[in-house]
Amino acid sequence: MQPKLELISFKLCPFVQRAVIVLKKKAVDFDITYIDLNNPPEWFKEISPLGQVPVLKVTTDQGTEVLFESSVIQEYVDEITPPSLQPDDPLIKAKNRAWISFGADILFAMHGFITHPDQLVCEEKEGVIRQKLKQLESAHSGGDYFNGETFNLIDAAYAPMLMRMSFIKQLCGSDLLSDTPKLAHWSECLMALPCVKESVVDNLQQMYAGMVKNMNGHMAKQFSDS
Ligand SMILES: N[C@@H](CCC(=O)N[C@@H](CS)C(=O)NCC(=O)O)C(=O)O
Repeated sequence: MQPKLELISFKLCPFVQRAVIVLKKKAVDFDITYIDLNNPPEWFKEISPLGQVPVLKVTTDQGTEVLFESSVIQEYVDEITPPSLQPDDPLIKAKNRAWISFGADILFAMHGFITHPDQLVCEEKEGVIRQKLKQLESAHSGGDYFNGETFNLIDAAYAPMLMRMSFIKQLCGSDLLSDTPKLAHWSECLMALPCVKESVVDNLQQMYAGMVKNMNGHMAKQFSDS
């Protein structure tokens, strides 16, 4: 029997989106419960060991278990719904895991870049992001997807970051992918996929712009009004 899945989400969270993309790609039935991370409910504090989303509640005949950490949730969903989205070769699979972890650092640097009040700090963060993207570019196949022409878990893991980079480009004209053509092509391919398009709420870009404006950082001042 397929377990019943409930994903605990915050609409703006890129790590939740990693899990949603895999669930959509695999056409898995799941419920999604949104919480306000700024005012999390008591039940969430009790079940989330790190106080973070995503959390996946998995209910089977044996009871309910809680999974946390987006990469673990991605792998679990993949494993219970064959065929796998992981590369067959253990070495490539391990390398993909390492680069998925690397992606979290870029997401954290992006958050600093887009919200910090100080222009110099933003420029420094942009430099860090561009440097990391060049490293990622050197590991990328140059195909439509990270490993070539097949969509793997690593593509689901990076799509949320690339989507936010496209928001940043549209909102303030800053093209973080301008030095990395392989990543720019990858982004176009991923953004065209239904599992990526359907992994977020319809107004995510406006919500993202609103969040950044509220934090009142230097980059928010560069936003066009569109
Ligand atoms: N390593 C975690 C990171 C998840 C994460 O940072 N989630 C953020 C929202 S995007 C969160 O829950 N933040 C609340 C907090 O840290 O208190 C994962 O990959 O799942």
